[in-house]
Amino acid sequence: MSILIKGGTVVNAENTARADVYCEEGKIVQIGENLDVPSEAEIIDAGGQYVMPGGIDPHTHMQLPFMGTVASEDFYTGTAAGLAGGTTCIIDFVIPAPQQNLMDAFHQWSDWAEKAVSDYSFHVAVTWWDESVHKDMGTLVSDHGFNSFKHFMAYKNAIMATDETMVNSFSRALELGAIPTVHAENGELVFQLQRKMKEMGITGPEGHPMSRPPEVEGEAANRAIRIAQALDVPVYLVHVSTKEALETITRARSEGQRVFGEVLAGHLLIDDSVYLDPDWDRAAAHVMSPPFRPKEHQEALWRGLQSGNLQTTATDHCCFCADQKAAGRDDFSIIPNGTAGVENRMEVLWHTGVSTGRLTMNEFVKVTSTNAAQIFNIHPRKGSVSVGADADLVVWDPQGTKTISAKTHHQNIDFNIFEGMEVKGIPSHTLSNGKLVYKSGELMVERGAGNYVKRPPFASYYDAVNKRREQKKPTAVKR
Ligand code: DUC
Ligand code: ZN
Ligand code: ZN
Repeated sequence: MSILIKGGTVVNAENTARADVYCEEGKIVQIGENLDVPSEAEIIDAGGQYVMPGGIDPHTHMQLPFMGTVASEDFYTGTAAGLAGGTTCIIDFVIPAPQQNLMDAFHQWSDWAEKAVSDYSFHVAVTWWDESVHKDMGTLVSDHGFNSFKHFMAYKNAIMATDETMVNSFSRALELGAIPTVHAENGELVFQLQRKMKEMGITGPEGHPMSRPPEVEGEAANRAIRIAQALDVPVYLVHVSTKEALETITRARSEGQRVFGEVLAGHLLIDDSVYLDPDWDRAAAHVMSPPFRPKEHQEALWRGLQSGNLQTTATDHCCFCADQKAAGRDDFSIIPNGTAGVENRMEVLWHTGVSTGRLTMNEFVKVTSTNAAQIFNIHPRKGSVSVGADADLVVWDPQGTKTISAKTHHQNIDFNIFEGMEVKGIPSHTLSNGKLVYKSGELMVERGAGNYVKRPPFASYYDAVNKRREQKKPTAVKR
């Protein structure tokens, strides 16, 4: 199959240029003007539109078994929804239960993901520690294309990683050339604050943000960063939602530490007033962790994105419908945590980022695609409109408009946190591996067409760090 995208303007992270893009056999093979292409090539008219790398959402949870239920969006529906919004690759999370073997969990998630319609990759969570975890981390990196491991600092008595687990896992990641990532919330504080709220008679969704105040995130972010600093390993903080966490990232980066931060579209746009909604279902639909924050945090997060101290945008897409959320009707602490967004991330960020002048188009490409590809080592295969790259592309219509609604979205959830938002700037066409999979509202996806994307370890950087550490090895004082 061959496709010529004609008449558009190519927008990459580093430049913008008028050019046609010709794709064949899943790859971009020519970029330029007056291209010599076979007469049978399908033509997409991109006049007046932008041709950009498809979005990469580095943080999703399709069909995650979590808090006594299973996320309603699976790898088929979730990747299809992503394509409808211009996102052509997700990085999802394999999350072993405590004591579950990492390889077993990886195989389980791989089976589930076979039905994906776009490309996907995985981080693996390290939720406990023993020699088998040490060994399996090695196998995952050497044989299965992993270069990142996740650590939940929250969810005590479930998947929370202790400091001991984190130190062991971060050290192992350094040996392997992989990057540790963290969900930064102090799980002990959350646990005790939840108890306190309930003792005070607070059982509704408003108790959720009250038991997870910004300091809970600030403390954990700082701890994770300092652990990484002590071990000399890079670290990536997922869903940074507070100015406290951003400040600690900014300080570490200004000191030369290799720290990355991700922000969710939801945290940029939605504030904590949603938890005061008198309608229990609507308030509960917003229960996710970390929670939505007071407005001043949103302004700080935008500044973080603009200054480059936050590099990626994601969604933490994790869908639970009203009947699932209802499990926590009498106790906010058991409302399944999660909200959707994989379909809407690109359009809401364009509308509130590019259209407002907060981001240039090139910065938009960086924070929705290229930076994630670089940080997780799949660039320029992904995150780039360049010859030889995967033909994962979005044709972006800056004049196109739509009103976001759960009634019309493709996501398998009965609620949309951006409900009613009118956006200007939407995808008109999405290509996945050189195939046209979305056109003006219509999806043309094939179950199982998505490929598992292997991500190589960061060999040379880590070799240098390990060598430097060897040279600086402390010696005992001879007495
Ligand atoms: N937060 C959520 O809201 N859902 C899934 C996991 C997480 O950390
Ligand atoms: Zn998380
Ligand atoms: Zn998550």
